[in-house]
Amino acid sequence: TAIFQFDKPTNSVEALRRSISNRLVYQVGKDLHSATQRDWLFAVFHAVRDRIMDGWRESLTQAEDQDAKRVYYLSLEFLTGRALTNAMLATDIYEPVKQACALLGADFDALIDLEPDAGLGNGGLGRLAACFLDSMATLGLPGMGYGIRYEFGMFAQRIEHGQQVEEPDYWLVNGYPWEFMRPELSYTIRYGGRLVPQNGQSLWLDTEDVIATAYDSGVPGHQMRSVVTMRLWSARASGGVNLDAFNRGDYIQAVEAKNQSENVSRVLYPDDRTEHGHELRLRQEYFFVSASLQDILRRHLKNHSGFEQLADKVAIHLNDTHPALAVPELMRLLMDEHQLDWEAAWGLCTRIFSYTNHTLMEEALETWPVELLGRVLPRHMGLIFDINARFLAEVHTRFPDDHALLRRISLIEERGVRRVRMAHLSVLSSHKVNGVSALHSQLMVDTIFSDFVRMYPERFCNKTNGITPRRWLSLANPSLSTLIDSRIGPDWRQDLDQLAQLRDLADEPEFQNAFRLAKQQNKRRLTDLMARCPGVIVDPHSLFDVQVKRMHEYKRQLLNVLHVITRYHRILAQPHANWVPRTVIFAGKAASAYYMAKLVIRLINDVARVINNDPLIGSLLRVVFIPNYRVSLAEIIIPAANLSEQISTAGTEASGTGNMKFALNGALTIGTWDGANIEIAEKVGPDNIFVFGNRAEKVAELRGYGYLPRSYYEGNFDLKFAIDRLAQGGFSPEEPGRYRDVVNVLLESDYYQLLADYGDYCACQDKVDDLYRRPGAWTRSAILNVAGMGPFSSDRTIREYATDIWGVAPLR
Ligand code: DL6
Repeated sequence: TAIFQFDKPTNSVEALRRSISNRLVYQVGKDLHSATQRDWLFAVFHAVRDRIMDGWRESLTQAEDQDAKRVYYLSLEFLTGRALTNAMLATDIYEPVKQACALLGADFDALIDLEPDAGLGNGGLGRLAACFLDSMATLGLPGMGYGIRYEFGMFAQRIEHGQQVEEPDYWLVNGYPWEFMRPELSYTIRYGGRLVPQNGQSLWLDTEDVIATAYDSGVPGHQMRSVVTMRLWSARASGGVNLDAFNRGDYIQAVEAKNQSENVSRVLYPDDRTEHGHELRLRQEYFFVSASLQDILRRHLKNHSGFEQLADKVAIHLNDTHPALAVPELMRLLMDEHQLDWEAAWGLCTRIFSYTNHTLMEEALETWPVELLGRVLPRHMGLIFDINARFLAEVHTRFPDDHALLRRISLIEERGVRRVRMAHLSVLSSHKVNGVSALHSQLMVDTIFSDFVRMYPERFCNKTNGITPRRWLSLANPSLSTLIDSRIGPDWRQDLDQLAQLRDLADEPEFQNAFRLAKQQNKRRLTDLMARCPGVIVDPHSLFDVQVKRMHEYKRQLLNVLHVITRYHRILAQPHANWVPRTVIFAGKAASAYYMAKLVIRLINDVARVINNDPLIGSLLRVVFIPNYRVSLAEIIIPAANLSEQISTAGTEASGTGNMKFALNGALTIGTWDGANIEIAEKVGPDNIFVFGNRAEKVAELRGYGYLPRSYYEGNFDLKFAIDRLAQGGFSPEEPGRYRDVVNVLLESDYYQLLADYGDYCACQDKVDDLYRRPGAWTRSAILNVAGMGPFSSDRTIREYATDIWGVAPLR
């Protein structure tokens, strides 16, 4: 080792200037004269990455030396966004790098804006996983994230003639300097084939194989407390090209099989709810859990001679049911490859796995046809049947007379096409099962898992979601962060409860002015960005009313639109009344096959076109749809918001995390009694949030005895007027019937009960205006929102997971 010496990088401006220059010349292969903006980005990237390497190695060595229990977070999605600025803040080199770039004549702001988002997720679930890795690193927990290195992330969205157009997001096209390929960490993943019984065991033969290769990225914690590894698997063909075909001169056929097997990590499914039944998706799920489990067992066996201690050293978390095949895969590995018996293998599984449920919606609960699973993974299908048989025997022993229970609780849905219920498999195999907000966790045990609660009541718990304050305040909102630092110091970044000290400043005029100024700076930043959309001129002094999230009927963007239409007509009727000028901002992607969600995007754009071009309205009301919502865009939009729209039907949004990001950045929430909104209301105080609409019990009750949307339509003049305008083509004169389906859904079924909440929502919006007319009172409430957000740090959430679920402790 004496000969192995290397220069640890230091963080002075001068050292950084040299590192960046070196990297530009020796890694990127350019110089001062030939460097493009992207070359500079890559040179900076490498220089910054160098500065997390020592900490990263140290984290790995410590975990190893201490033989620490580790948690492995299995997630089909990690929506990390950009890495560079986050890493510069974590290592405290943001300013020195900026200065070094200035010395070199590189345009720092432009180059950091060139970094593509790692859009390896759809929305809430994937972004939560990214926040969790950040918190694990900040808390110094020995953990790791495992997922898929999709070549194509979430599609890019363009708006053409008001409609969403999807474009592939080939984010790796120029290479990704943050990651390390680890070809030595490659595992064979098997599909198909046949089973041959032998000596009481199952041989799995003639499989179709794919190789999974690891790509590692470091997730640095705040002030480099530790660095967590995110290991993403990429698929490679096992056999190279087909030589027969190649020799015949058929080059295309020669590489076709190779392409086929590499498809498994090609693309993220752009729908977070209804992707069941696609064989490729099933293959993806198995691909990443098999590679991860092989990797976990390899690591364990490096330091232990067997599996006696496996459950004391390993916790595996299933982020929703997408990784649930990890259960039969661990059984298979332990039994078929390491000769454990059933009891030992199953005993380990039920101590190792834990599972988070992220949705109660029927259509989102994953099931796989028995036929498909049996064909793609015959061994696993057999294991699931065995697990089920033993489970049903146990149920029968405990509840011998309840035959309906057996049918309901079985891992196999027997009605119609037989399907495997992945949520049931996950609950059965996990020692803890959690929901993601108090309401959601309660509904979870009352509804979808009530039968399992009878069997295993001690398993169920709640872990309310959280967000990382590093990205969602420190990075996204430098104006407000600097102000907070000046009054309470910088430590809130790792101890968000410190924000409570801001309560004492809420009435102080000087602080209020500075707080307003910070918000105004953020609104200007967003206004400049919106000005790049053709024809959008926004008054930065108007109230910024923002709804950004996936487009989905349950999230009720359409309710927001109905209010906008009503407001428009009210302004037209009384143009000289004391209106609060508003800019209503939307952003979000619709799953490509989701007709209604896409129609709502079109409607928003049509409504925007009509209102924004109406000379009678001027700047009293503007509507903007900002295309291509993603993490880096959220970092600009959220800090600029005055009002945060969190208006899902009560009982449908499991938690929400956007709601937390907005409140942390000083927006007031207008929201329903849903998900974490309820807990936010408790923490910021009922006077500092606008809550409206029916509660979850009422929603269920209405659904139960026959909900009649037409009665609301007939009974509310404004509502009727708004819907009639839609129906008459008031916003699509060139095609009056364009929104017929929207109107029909509202009047004939209205499953998400928009009409039931419309009246209360509009009344609540009037209260928003009243408060906004009083800047002192508004600012006070906004400050109290920020001050109340301590409990919504993902550090708090992860601490709870670590102690109550995983049993892991920070590295010493
Ligand atoms: O728990 C993270 C996030 C919640 O905040 C959202 O409320 C919830 O809708 C989302 N769930 C999904 C569903 N995916 N699946 N399956 O993304 O999880």
